[in-house]
Order: sequence, then structure tokens, then C-alpha cells
Amino acid sequence: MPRMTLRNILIHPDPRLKKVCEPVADVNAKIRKLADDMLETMYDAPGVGLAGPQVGVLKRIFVIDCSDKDEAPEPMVLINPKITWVSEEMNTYEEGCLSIPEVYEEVTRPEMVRMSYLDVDGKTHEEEFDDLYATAVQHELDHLNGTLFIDYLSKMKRAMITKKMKKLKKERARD
Ligand code: GNR
Ligand code: NI
Repeated sequence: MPRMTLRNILIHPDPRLKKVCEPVADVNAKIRKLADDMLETMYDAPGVGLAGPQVGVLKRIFVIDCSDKDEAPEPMVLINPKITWVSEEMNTYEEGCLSIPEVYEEVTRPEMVRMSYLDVDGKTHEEEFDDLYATAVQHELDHLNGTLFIDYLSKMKRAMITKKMKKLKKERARD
């Protein structure tokens, strides 16, 4: 079995991106393989995060790496993540999503969050995230609840983006 495999990233609109995902019941070898594949797929894309449903796996798991290009990589796997605290201060970030290619829009979210989660060894962690990490973990947790960043935009903007993505999917299916 190859050590890592690139997985196909689903593009919006797709019913699998709208589902509430199931908790991971057992952090086993299959989950660790999924996490490795997701990291490989994220770095290949490239992106700073990737959630289970984006590769068609409706489980509560995501990977992130928001390290600077000139720094050592910081791959993280978060399983069954829960927000335990959010700051009152908010932050606006221009967000993108690998499932909504070439679309970037401003989204306002809490500037800092604490999250509890399991790692690939099934060990519990609780950690505070800020800057791009805070935005990314909230964006990824949203994916596990069937929410996309375009759900925070106006109905009209969302409809325009969805139309654009349907066109993109048709073009990709042709070639
Ligand atoms: O690669 C990504 N970049 C990004 C930029 C700003 C806010 C959130 C993100 S996450 C995104 C990858 C992705 O779609 N994860 O679900
Ligand atoms: Ni995304």
C-alpha cells in the first residue's frame, strides 16, 4: 500500500459538503492513513487546511498547516474538534476554499479560539489559536458542520458564486 495517496477534492455545490459529519469513534490505522492522505492533498493543492468532507469522508477530522513558507512545516491533525472558548474581539480575513476555487471574500470571525481535539494517537489536546490559525480552524470546523464560508455572504453573492462553480465543474468534466 502506498504511504500517501492524493484524494480528489469535491467542488461546491455537492451534497456531501452540506452534511453534518459523524464523530470519529476510534482513532485507528485507517484514520491515520486518511490524515496522511489529507495532508498530502492539502500540500499538493496547495492550501492551509482541508476537512474530511472535502475529500468525501463525512467524519469529524481536518488537517491544517499555516506555517510560513520559509519556516519548517507544521502539519496538524484535529479529530473531533470542539470550540471551548472564543474571544470577544473579531477579525476579518479574506477567505478562500479549495472546494470553491478562485473565489476570495472577507469573512468576520472571532480573532482567537480555544479548541479541544484528539490527535492521531487519540490523545486529547486543548489549544489556543490566533491569526490565520484561528481563521483556518473555524473555517475547517464549519466544514464538519456542512457550512461553507460563502454561507456568511449575501444570498445574491452566494448565488453568483454557486453559478460560477457549476460552470467550472462542467468545464472540468469536459476536459
Ligand atoms: O487554503 C485555504 N486558505 C484559506 C485562507 C483563508 C481562510 C481559510 C482558508 S482554508 C483554505 C483551504 C480550505 O478550503 N480548507 O477547508
Ligand atoms: Ni474550505
